[in-house]
Amino acid sequence: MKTMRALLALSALLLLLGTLGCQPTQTVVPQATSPVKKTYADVIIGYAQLGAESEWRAANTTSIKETADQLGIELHFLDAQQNQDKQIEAVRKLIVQKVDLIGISPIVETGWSEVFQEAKNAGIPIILVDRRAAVQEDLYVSYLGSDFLEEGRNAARVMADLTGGKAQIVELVGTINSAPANDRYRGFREILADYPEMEIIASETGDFTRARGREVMEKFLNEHGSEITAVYAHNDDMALGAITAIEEHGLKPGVDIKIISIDAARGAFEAMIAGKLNAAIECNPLLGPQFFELALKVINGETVPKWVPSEEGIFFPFDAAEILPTRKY
Ligand code: GYE
Repeated sequence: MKTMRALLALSALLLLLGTLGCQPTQTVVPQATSPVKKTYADVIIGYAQLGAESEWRAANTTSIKETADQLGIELHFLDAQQNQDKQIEAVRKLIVQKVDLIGISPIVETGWSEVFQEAKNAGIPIILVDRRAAVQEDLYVSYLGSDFLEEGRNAARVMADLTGGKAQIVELVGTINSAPANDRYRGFREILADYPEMEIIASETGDFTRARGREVMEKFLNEHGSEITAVYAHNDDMALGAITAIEEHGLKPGVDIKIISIDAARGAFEAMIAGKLNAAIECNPLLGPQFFELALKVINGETVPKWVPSEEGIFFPFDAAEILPTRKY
């Protein structure tokens, strides 16, 4: 009853104030304010690159640095020189530097949980660029890069076409325990399972470098000689090293021994034009623009997909000369 009377009194008062042209003071309800969106000029991005092992990596690094420059982003770029401990240290340095976000191409898949957790505790999001890491999903916001498994499958499909489903293959594997080496290895075998006359007679790591590719191919040739009819190289650089080894052995690369590699950088196109490489499966290193776009979205609290795949094709010698001038890496 009392409340009823109080309410009536209140409405009478409000009516009176209204007629007098006064407004009662409004209660301020805290609004969910939308924070001002950051622009490229406001952010500091850290990047922990794994090294400089290949033509692919050189193009990748250039893409990251040039894009940052063009967008006016402050980029803290660290190169781990092919060493996981150094790459972990690089992430720690970037945490101390309080960057807004860290991009990293993890050299190998395992061993990242601890340092990624440290970044998370410091409130710094991580984007995996190019290579995945085997960590819990909440330790990174997104993976931007290729489908390495599909690249391996495509390499096997093309190899089957080239050899009529009959081959004695030697395989030059990428860096042991790296995501691209693991998946290119598996994807290739998945398809090979359907071809009983295609056999992998030797498989060893060439660490994604030209020098190691050449050395390992020399060893394969000394051990297996003319038994070898095909080479599957997990990247162009190792294939180019293998081409030198095959020539030194007095054989014709691309003819006596069919060769397929992954990356499709300019060196692979030149080798295809020279008739020494039979196919190149594309893996795109120009990830700079997509990376920074994704990074800014993350910093501004937008939801991003857990995997942003890059678009890729397959190239052959017949139109390599026509395509080469259009290649950006
Ligand atoms: O294929 C190889 C490089 O991680 C996709 O690393 C990358 C691979 C690329 O060394 O050339």
